[in-house]
Amino acid sequence: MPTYVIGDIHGCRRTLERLLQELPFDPACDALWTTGDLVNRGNDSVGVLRWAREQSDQLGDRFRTVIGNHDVHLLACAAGSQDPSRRPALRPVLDAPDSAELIDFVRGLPVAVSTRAALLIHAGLLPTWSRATVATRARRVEEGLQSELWPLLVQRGSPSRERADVADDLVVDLQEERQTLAVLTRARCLDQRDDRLHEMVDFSGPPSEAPPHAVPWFTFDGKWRDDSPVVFGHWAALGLHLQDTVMGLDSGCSWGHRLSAVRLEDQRVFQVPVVPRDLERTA
Ligand SMILES: [Mn+2]
Repeated sequence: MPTYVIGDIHGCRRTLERLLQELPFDPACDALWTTGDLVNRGNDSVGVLRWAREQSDQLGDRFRTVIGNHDVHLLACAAGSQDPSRRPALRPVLDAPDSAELIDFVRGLPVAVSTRAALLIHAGLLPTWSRATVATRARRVEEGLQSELWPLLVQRGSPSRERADVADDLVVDLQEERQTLAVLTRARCLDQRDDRLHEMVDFSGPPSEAPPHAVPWFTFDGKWRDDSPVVFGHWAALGLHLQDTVMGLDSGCSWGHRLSAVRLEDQRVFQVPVVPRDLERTA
């Protein structure tokens, strides 16, 4: 079954439509994946989320997308732990008539998808994680997002004291889920110094400019290595990065560059330049 994987769409609905026209994708039998970050930056996050819901309804398991850090921002805004005025491109999702359905849809998305063809994630992995570890950890996050504790899971930093209505031990219990979510949705470089081994480094530039102690997560000899590739997005400054074992697909659509897709079976690449209107601010 041919599988087409689209990189980070970021609310660029017109660009997405243009890319879909380029893909020899057969909705009757092919699979369509995206690397997450459906929302923010571009001006039609609502349109992209509605499109994803529709694909999910029509294609079932042949459509897959994972939660990215901007999708987490959206959930945090919906939960009231982030100020949506700082992320104006997310506001229309919160104000949409079908906002509740769209937020529920995002909460119900996986954070990792493992098939015979590939492991799909948004950002990165720790070298100590095997594929089985990733699956177990991802499942716990997904269960957490479906539970009433989901607002704590999507909150950045330490859960705030305002949530003292939730018992401390529950907060502590979420530490592993919060770490899993952070790595899967935000990792780019990991520290290689012995005393800080594998800590995430806050760096989003190109790998050639990374601090000397920081290396891309996929350069470690990770336990996650397997016959099938890990497919991810998130790192626009890395650009399209195709190897046999790892495929990075964020080619900077939301930075005014291109939206890319790859067909997993033969690594054929499909690309379109961003449609400028997608990045125009709307009133
Ligand atoms: Mn991202």
